Amino acid sequence: MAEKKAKEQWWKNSVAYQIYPRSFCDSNGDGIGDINGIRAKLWYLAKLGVDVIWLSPVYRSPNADNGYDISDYYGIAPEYGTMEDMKALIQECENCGIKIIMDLVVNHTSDEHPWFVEAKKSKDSPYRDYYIFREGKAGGPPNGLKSCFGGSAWEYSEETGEYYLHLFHKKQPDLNWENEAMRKEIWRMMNCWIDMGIGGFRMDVIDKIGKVPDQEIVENGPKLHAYLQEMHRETFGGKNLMTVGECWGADTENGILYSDPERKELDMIFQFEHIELDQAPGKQKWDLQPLNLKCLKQSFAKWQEALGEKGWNSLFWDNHDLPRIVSRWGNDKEYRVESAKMLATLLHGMRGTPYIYQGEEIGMTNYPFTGVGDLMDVESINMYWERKRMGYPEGDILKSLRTKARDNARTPMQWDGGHEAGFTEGTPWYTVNPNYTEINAKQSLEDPDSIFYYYQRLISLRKEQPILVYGDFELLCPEDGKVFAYTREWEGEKWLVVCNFYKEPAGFSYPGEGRPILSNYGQDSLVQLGKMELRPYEAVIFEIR
Ligand code: TEU
Ligand code: CA
Repeated sequence: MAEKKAKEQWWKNSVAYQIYPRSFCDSNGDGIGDINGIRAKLWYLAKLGVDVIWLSPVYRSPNADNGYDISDYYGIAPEYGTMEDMKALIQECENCGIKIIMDLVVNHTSDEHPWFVEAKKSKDSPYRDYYIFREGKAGGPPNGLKSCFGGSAWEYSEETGEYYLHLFHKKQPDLNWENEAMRKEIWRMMNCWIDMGIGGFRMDVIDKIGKVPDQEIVENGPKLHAYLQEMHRETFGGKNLMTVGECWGADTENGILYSDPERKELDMIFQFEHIELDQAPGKQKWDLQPLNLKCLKQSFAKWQEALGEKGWNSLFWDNHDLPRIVSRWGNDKEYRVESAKMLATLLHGMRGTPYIYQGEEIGMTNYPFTGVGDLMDVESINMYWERKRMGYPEGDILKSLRTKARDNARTPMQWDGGHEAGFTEGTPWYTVNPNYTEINAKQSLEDPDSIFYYYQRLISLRKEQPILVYGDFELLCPEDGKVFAYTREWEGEKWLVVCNFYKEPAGFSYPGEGRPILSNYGQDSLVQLGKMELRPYEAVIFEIR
């Protein structure tokens, strides 16, 4: 019974769309996307058919990390608009049946948050223990913890002669989750947003809140799940909201811990195992290696199975931290449209809640960076100079950046072929990808065979067909290095998803015949599956007869 009930959660047949507000749509010509810009494009999201918007941070922030450094959780950044605009957005979304999930960034605040401003002044401040201050050792930092953005995770604070911890930028001091008063402040803030009518939370680097800095434990700390259970109890529990935790350190075992409904933690997590497959083992994301399709299949299949009976998966290729998938594992040249549709089919055919990152639905590509001057993101800029110092050749560094820099995903949304891609009437905060005259939403909306309409179809299929939401997953031909194929089964029905992952034609066979439900080459007649020849990047969802 519990099982049956769990299966009816609204977020299980939902599709989410991530908006990176700075780059989505600028309504007032200052070059920065804003809340009223989002309001002006709700018709577009409603047309696409998504149910949920994950809104990257719009809170007050000095923008050391584009809003992931928050100085006021209760205030909207002036460049994004006002609280009135935000309330109007929530209301207008509700009118179109779209829920907003807010980005919850509570592993750290900005160093300009009033708590930190007070905390750093004196060891006796009531806010001192909201953060993690330690004495130095032997004239240096307390230990060897490293920041995700390069360098030591400890910053010396002159006022009191101690160091504070920042796992990201030094303007992002880590909160101390051991402190109960701090946790209560977070619950109060979350409840305030819940009362405003939001649909849930996406939780930034939530697997780091249980850290034990003195033992250099950062992810999956001993109290992590206890904190999440407390959060559930004190905030969203029983309110029919949607929660998704960002967990770079997740494996299938702890994936269940987060998302087993009986444990009352989160609904699902973002795990990054597939995302890390084109990075040299044990090295950084900048250390490239080709993707091995067999590993990708294994990884997806493992998660599909592990979170099958209990728990739930999120499905994604892209977000604001990742390069564009069509450039990464598709083909952003002659097969851009086919490969973007193939990747969409592969992902949306699986069990879980799919997420689309703005621009993915029109096949936006990576940016052709030519030098460090083209970059805005602190992570990339730090890496550039660090590797320069270490003597890496310029060409290698640039290659890594072109392949992996977060800025690839952060160029303005391409709305049309006009001034600055229709993103702004002014000068955009960040440069538009030069390919906007060909790749833009207007073009996509005018072409019935566009990537946009393909995503629209995938989204509506998920609404119409419970098999796509709940069906059992089985990976086929795990040893095939070219074709990604699997079946879904539900109440006597069986679907087959076949994707040629590459440019070269590939063979595939399956017993029986199939009726195409959706295909990126427009195949619609009955197919004998015994000996199929798949065209470049061909993808088909069949109903098996
Ligand atoms: O990202 C978490 C995170 O670990 C990233 O820094 C990741 O390692 C990197 O992007 C991979 O290239 C979240 C947010 O999504 C990101 O935008 C923030 O910068 C970060 O947390 C700090 O809040
Ligand atoms: Ca603006």
